[in-house]
Amino acid sequence: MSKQMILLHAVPSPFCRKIDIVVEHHGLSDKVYVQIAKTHDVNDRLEKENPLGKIPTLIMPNGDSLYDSEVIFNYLDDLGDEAKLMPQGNDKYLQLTHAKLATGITDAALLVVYEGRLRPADKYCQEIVDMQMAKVTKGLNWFVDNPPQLQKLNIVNISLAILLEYLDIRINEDAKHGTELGENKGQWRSSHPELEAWLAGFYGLYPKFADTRPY
Ligand SMILES: N[C@@H](CCC(=O)N[C@@H](CS)C(=O)NCC(=O)O)C(=O)O
Repeated sequence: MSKQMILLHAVPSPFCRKIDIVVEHHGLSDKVYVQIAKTHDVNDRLEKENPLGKIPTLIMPNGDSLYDSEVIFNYLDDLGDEAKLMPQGNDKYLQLTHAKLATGITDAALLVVYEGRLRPADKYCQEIVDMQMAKVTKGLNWFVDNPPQLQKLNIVNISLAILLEYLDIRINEDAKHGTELGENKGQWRSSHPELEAWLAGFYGLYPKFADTRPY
């Protein structure tokens, strides 16, 4: 079968990992050609396909582009024949909001990473980091009180699991220098042990999660 869609992607993006999971779940890899994109490169195809210059971006068979990760996830989930990963019930908008919360925390963590990576050291702004880290902490606190159910794989539990493992590699004791690939475990494990237990439960539900680990 020829590939019908092009996914602009890069490792280890937590947002792209979400798409890897929906592709794997529905067995769509034959239809999706993965093209590595370079963010912050004005000459990259990504800039033409998505004015925001963000990955993931999916180019559909008709040439139109979809972004962001939740829109792409929804589209691919609609195409797939396996059990749906998008919420279906009466509370679907609430479930989507919870998925969005996990993604929003990931956005906040990414801004902390960019502050360390892209801002010249003498202009590093601790206030911005503190503001974003407060969102990370408040969001994680919320999930401690409202842990996503683990009966069935869905976009909410997937988004939270991805966030937690992203925090493992990027936010550690010294947020100013978000770790690059490495063994360092994020401080969320000690500050939010309930979520560490929840993540173990998620692995029980979806053992293949380990195979989607981009780091
Ligand atoms: N909310 C977006 C976030 C995507 C995002 O921020 N991706 C990062 C890579 S992990 C990116 O492309 N950054 C480039 C930029 O912000 O210019 C989504 O869910 O797709």
